[in-house]
Amino acid sequence: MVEPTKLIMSNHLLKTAEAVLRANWRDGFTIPCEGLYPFQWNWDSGFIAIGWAHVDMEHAKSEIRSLLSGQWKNGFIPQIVFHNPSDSYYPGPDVHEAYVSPNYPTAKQTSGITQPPVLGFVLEELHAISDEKILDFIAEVYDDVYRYHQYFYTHRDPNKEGLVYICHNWEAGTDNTPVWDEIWEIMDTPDIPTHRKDNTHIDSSNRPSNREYQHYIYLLQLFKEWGYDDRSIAEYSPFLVQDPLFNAMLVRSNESLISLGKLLQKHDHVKQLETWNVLSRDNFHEKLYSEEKKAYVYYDVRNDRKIDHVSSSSFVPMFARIPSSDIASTMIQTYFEKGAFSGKDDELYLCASFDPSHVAFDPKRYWRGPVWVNVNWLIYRGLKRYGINELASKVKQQTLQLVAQNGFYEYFDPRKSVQDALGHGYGGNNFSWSAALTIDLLKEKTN
Ligand code: 9WN
Repeated sequence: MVEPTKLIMSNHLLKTAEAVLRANWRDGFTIPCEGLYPFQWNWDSGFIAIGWAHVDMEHAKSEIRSLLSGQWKNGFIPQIVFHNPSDSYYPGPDVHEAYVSPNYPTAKQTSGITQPPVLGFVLEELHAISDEKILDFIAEVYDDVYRYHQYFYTHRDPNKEGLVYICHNWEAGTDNTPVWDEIWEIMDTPDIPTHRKDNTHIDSSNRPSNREYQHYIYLLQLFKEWGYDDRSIAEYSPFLVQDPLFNAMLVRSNESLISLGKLLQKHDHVKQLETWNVLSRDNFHEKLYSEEKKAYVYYDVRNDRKIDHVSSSSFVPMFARIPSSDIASTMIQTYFEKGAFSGKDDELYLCASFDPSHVAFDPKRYWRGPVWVNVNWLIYRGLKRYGINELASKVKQQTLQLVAQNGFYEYFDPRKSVQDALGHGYGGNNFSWSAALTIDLLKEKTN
């Protein structure tokens, strides 16, 4: 039986989390954060839909339909759908200029880069949360999500390895991870002006540097010159990376589309997805696992080298059941049991976004160290798939503790002593996916 005080606290947390989602709800979709992120973001929407599914299934469906309204003619689903005008965010549609692509959609303005493909497994989550009636909705959107996967395997995997590349750091979702530093170092980025707005909302010590923003904008300029043409990007982009989190999302979403496809009797789709997934699984471990680091790392396709830094993305392949049980347990023994990510005396909250033992670790700066609720959720679910339940519970409890004590912030300091004294997190407050996934963790049927 749950203790009465715990029950009251979790009911309170549930109510405040739902209030965050309701406050961030716009006409048919949810913004990630007032002011800071005023449009619809791709992977945010997936996590947000999971939260909505527990409290208002119609909102969950609408979230996904709204994102799909920005789908391109070739199946690509963009990182941002600019449903409404807003001058509180940079770069907006006029900087992305993605309309130079012949594949640009007619209905909506969007960016021309994407984000981790979470939609497939999100549909399966919705199915698990809801009753049978959700199948009609899944049947309605299934082909669109399938076309997104088809886009990846057709245009983002030139060597037919089953591993797709990302061509921009914003596609990873982990925007300023130190992993990219190695790429920025050898990129010839001119000293271009940027017109950042993020630092007017958030303390600049918690955000990427100006020089990093120049790299981000320079890449967009190159893509515009090439008409956002995939073949040119694959051939010339100075940033071309196989990212472990991104590919794990694709594999996990393939799995979900396969099981949902069976329910919907989509035999041809299922067959194709199975073929893609076998190839992806075969090469994932082979190419992205580092024997030396005992974790999954990044492959810099442009410069033909592994970048073997360990970040929170290194553990996400468990969510797609990529590692064998032995590899998974070695990975967690190395990093989470008195290892770099837990600290020798358990002094760190799980899971820092970048290796705390590395010189580039920065516990306050965005994806260079802070803890993020969505990645914790992916790691939690991954651990459960391996039956590593004690550690899974620890990740879940720490995540709930962070939001309960500090609020639904965008990210948190992994150093327990610092975070506990602070009383608030970093980045935006009332952040939608932090609230949405809190709802999911609290509503989970089994612990
Ligand atoms: C660029 C919306 C997005 C998240 C990303 C996070 C941040 C955007 C930015 O916000 O990135 O996409 O301008 O910083 O890094 O993961 O999807 O919440």
